[in-house]
Amino acid sequence: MERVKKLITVTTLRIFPFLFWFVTNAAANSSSHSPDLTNIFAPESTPAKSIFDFSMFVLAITGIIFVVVCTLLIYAVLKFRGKPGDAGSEPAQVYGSTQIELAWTVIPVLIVVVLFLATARVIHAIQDAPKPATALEVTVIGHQFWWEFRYPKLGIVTANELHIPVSDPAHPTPTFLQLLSADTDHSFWVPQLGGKTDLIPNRVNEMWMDPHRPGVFLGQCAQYCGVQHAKMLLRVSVDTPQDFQAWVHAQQQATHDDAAVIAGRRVFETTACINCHTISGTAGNGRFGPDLTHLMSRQTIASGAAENTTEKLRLWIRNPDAVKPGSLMPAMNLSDTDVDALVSYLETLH
Ligand code: HEC
Ligand SMILES: [Cu+2]
Repeated sequence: MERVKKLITVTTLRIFPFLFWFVTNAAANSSSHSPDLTNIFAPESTPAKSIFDFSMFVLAITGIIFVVVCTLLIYAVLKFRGKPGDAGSEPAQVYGSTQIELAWTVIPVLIVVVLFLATARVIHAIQDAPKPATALEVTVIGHQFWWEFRYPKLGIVTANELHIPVSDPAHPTPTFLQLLSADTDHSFWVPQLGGKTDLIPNRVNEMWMDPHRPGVFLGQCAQYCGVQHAKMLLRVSVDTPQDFQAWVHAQQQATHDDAAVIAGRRVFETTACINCHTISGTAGNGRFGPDLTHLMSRQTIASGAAENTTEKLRLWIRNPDAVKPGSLMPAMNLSDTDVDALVSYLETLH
């Protein structure tokens, strides 16, 4: 009896705080539109919603099974527990019952068939969804440890922060992603917008999403891809049609030369930066690192590892490992004057 009591207390103490956290977190999250937290219980796009509804359906079925089994178990334990005077006697021996055996074969088979059909339906609805002519196409390339986004029809290349238009169900403008990898396996996962899809070298995977409201949605590389996998964050900005057009327009602008920061541009063009980075209109056309042409249009640097501020940029260029240990950008040992000049130049890249 003591042991049972202890077991119950410990279980309650362990599980209750978790349940509490879980419920309050889910509630707080679904009501606020803060981009600080993501939430698998608040889908905002059709594929994410289908997956969520399906998970709830599976949870309901398995929940019922759990309750039925537990009830029978508790009933059996209590009803048939050892009583004084039982010692030495044998319980009734039952050999086979066609009825019971049929029941425990047919019912599970039916449950499995239902789950199988429901799964197949959701997979089909998501994977075979037709691509409307109004769809936006984006190519996503996973790199250790950052994301490259290319908009082939719009001539835009950017990194880490994906901009897509909101999709009004009356006039859908979904975004179809082609997922590629430059090195190893990664996985694109923005829980509120869609399921995880892997980015695999030498293979093209596809997914789509049609966010129903504007906002910023956070995600994460969901496949271990190396030391900085945990700092390979994703930021999807879902814009109103006007905001999206304005963003596209700004991204399509050429950089204009600013005489005041020519020294910084010279440092960029005469050091190894150009081997890894592109800035349109300069000698830099490297593709190993993010395209910096419109660096200042991004809120974060290094795939969400730091905010895009003057101090962080300076720190990043001086010593990338201070922001993201193990990142594939080397510290270049530039002088303070060069770093300052570079940062001033980079800050003109709007
Ligand atoms: C060997 C290749 C390489 C060289 C050389 C290099 N970088 Fe990088 N750079 C990278 C990689 C890779 C990243 C992405 C790191 C990450 O997020 O994990 C990066 C990221 C950046 C970023 C952040 C961009 C963003 O949007 O997140 C800036 C800014 C940057 N580099 C500037 C420079 C400057 C300036 C130089 C020259 C002093 C330079 N880099 C030299 C590879 C390089
Ligand atoms: Cu990754």
